[in-house]
Amino acid sequence: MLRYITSGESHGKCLTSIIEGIPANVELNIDEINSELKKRQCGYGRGGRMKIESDTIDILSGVRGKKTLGGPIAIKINNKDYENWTKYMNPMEEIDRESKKVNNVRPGHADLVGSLKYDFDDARNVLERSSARETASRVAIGAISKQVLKEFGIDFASHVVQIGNVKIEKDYEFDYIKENADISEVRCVDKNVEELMIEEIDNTKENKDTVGGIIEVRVKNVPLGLGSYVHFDRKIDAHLAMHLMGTQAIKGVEIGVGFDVGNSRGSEIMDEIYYEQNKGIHRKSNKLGGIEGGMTTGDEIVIRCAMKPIPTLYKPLNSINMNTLENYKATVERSDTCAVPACSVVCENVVAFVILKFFLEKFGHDSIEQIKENYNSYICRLGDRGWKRI
Ligand code: EPS
Repeated sequence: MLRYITSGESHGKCLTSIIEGIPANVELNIDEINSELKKRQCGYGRGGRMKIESDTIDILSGVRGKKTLGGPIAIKINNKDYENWTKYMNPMEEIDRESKKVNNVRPGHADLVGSLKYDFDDARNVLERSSARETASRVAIGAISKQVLKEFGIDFASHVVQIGNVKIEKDYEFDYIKENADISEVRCVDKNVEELMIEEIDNTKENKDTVGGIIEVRVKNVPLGLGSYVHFDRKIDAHLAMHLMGTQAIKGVEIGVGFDVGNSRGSEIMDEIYYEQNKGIHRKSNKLGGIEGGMTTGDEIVIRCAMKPIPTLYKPLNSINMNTLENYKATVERSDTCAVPACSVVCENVVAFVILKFFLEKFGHDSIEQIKENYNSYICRLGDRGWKRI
């Protein structure tokens, strides 16, 4: 089973992770991984921290001469900001516990509940780990996953479809999204809407507030039949939802038309099935987002994620000092006005991990050569039943 674990605090020495289950003999391209990390750091509306960091991956083990060995892969991303935080964050030396102590907990953040649950009088112990800094590791893991899936033509795209009240109204094709999202500061592929999104972020910043948004992730060329209907914990949509909801600040996940299933008739929402000799089994619509009965249909996977506004406001909200229980305004540290564009890169890579997990579950884990044989034989069998890989 493909799995990973991450470790690291936002202002600690570094972020580390171990990913286990990547097959042997996959050639890794470090530049492609670093380019995903760079994309995550960009985006209009981010705060000062991203000017300090320049995230790159250091692969520590599990790879030899650029080729995976089939064992756990350990990776490291340094926190450059640690230099400024050594005297507050050093793991094994005496530290200054007072200067950066957080008493005035932020509503909407993990600060209060985390401190009460773990018995801390300093919410810094919570916020350092709950911080979205950890998503840098998730992006690196997703970028490695993508490199395995690329061998089978499986491709990913993501874009921002809404920031605050500004949203795109048109449906864009995969290739258009792929070509245009990266060149937009807000990862919006509609030029007119892009300007309005930037205005929305500027207005929010002027008001010392923060703003959320909606991200769309698409996956192309996924074979039919990843996941299963036989048990709840084998459904691929269940895992996509879990991994995405487990991403900092994500509050909702929809697949295909999502919540609109609740206001539609069956005749409007199902993707009717056809067969033609040259196309094989196919559908003319994709309202259910490429997943039926917890399994991929072979059509594009379409997922939307809602990100909440960041809870650190320069116009702080009412809260308490959790140690004296007096009313206070919440603590303000550096904050991002909007991190939705960065989160779109994160969600795309989180999805890549889940797709790889189910891909390997179906086709095996050992060597990429064996997986290719299994994959080709499955695609052949599907061909005999009338399903063609497009
Ligand atoms: C974050 C707060 C900010 C963000 C950070 C997530 O960090 P800082 O307090 O150091 O300014 O910039 O995001 C990252 C460091 C990152 O790499 O995305 C938080 O509280 O979640």
